[in-house]
Amino acid sequence: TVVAPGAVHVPDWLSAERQRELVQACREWARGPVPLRHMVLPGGGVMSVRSLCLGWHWQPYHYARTAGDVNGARVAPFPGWLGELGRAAVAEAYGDERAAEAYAPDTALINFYDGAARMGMHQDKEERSPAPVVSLSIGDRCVFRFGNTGHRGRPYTDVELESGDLFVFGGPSRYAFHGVPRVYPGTADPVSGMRDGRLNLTLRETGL
Ligand code: MD5
Ligand code: FE
Repeated sequence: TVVAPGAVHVPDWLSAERQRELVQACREWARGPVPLRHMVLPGGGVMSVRSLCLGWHWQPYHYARTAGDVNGARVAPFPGWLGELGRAAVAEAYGDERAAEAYAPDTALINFYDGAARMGMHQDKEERSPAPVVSLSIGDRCVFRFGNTGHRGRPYTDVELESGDLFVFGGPSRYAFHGVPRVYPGTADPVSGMRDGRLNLTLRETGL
């Protein structure tokens, strides 16, 4: 489903086996070298989601190779197989083999939402590459709110994301405001390997 130009939602794209592999990989990455943590905003606010990075460490609002806000460790590398998955995702969403081949994500930002976690409306603009962001959802269902590029207010398009869904944000949608106003606890399909909560993996090109 094309939600806006360049913003494509593909429900139920990840197989149950793929979802379990990703959940298992996230459990291993969360053991280190940098643990899952609540990010702290420059104004002192603490985000309700817990996050983990591969390849590059993002902290509000810049990328570095080391987790200066956690333990100073160098983040785990971005694995080649996740890049392959990203290229398959772009091919699926856009039906464009050239765009898919050219896609070379070098970082993953992984967010874990418990039933109370939310993400306010924001833009992702620390990346220096115009390449799309690939978003993979696993576990509990949520409301994803897609907004506008020029301002954070209405009108919004609310989309429910479920376990296994793919969303690709590129072209004119790459810098749109977006957020996650609500997660529905206890709605995860157990075949996903998530007992509770929602996992979202985003693959990105930093351009760094
Ligand atoms: C999430 N994560 O569900 C979302 C999925 C984040 C974040 O927002 O920054 O970690 S990624 C949604 C996204 C990324 C880039 C652009 C747009 C949406 N967009 O233009 O709508 O945890
Ligand atoms: Fe975002």
